[in-house]
Amino acid sequence: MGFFDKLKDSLKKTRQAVSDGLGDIFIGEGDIDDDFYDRLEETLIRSDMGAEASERIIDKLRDQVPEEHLRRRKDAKKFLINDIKEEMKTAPDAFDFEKQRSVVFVTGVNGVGKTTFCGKLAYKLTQEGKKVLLAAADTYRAGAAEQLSLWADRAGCNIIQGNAGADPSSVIYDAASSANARDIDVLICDTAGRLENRRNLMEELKKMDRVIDRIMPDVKRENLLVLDAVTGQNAVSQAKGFSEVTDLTGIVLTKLDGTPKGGIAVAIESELGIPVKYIGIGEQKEDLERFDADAFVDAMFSDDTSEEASEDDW
Ligand SMILES: Nc1nc2c(ncn2[C@@H]2O[C@H](COP(=O)(O)OP(=O)(O)O)[C@@H](O)[C@H]2O)c(=O)[nH]1
Ligand SMILES: [Mg+2]
Repeated sequence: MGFFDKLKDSLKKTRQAVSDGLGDIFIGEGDIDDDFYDRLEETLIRSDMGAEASERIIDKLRDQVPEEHLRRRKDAKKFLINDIKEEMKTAPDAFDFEKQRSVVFVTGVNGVGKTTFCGKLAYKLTQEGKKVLLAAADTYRAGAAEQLSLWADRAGCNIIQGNAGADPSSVIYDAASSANARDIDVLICDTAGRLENRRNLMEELKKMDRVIDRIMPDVKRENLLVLDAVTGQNAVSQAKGFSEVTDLTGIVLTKLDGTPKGGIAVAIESELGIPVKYIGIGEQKEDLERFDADAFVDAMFSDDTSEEASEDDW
């Protein structure tokens, strides 16, 4: 399956929710009136794009309709889709860390898919010829290091782990030293990231930061927060919480397969200004994609039914 088909397939439920909400709104000769805008906005909000972003998108469309002399509803669809894409543009330097010597810190609450993401990213970068090292700095959860070492096997890279209950920054210390000694390109650190105790988390992250600053002073730093798309708006509040304790450079949105809440990608980007960089679309090692706003929005709005039937001029 090609990139777009795979994406489309995993966004099936989101697409269904969007098309159910839109119904026949874009069909035929209906006027572009207040009722049209209201229904559109409601659909965007219901697909978890968030009230703020939805309002901004609809406001923009309201300006475009007279400017572009749009008269029919179906003519507005193209503009709506472009307006949503505009909300989520990824900066051209978003993935620079993949090409440089870098350290990637992965945080997020329990169960969102941090360890899985670390493994998938390790696999992706190893496949691209990078020397990758995994650090199992989640020393709280029993079995966390074993889980990550299975991923190291799948990815074909090395892993540094500490004893259960060890100080996470001691694992980072060992991993950073080893990364230097082995001339590693990308060091990926899986953390416990417990937001329940803000103070502890902040202290812990600071300590790990200091270790990296000392041992690998010139590396590019990437702080990724993993969020589970299934939790919808809750993911936005988690992102707010984490952004208060650490400088996030990007979001990883997991479990987009099997949730109708894919619109959450739009909400996160536009409400927090933190770019979504990767999406998880399954449990296998290949099920990670770089986030591509254009492809994502196209997949969300693409029509499964025949184009002729729904966009017929009648
Ligand atoms: N369907 C699906 N499941 C995922 C995805 N990412 C992670 N998971 C599953 O979510 C569960 C928790 O993942 P894990 O990486 O252990 O979460 P952590 O506690 O944040 O490290 C596991 O069963 C993973 O297989 C994804 O993109 N799609
Ligand atoms: Mg984990």
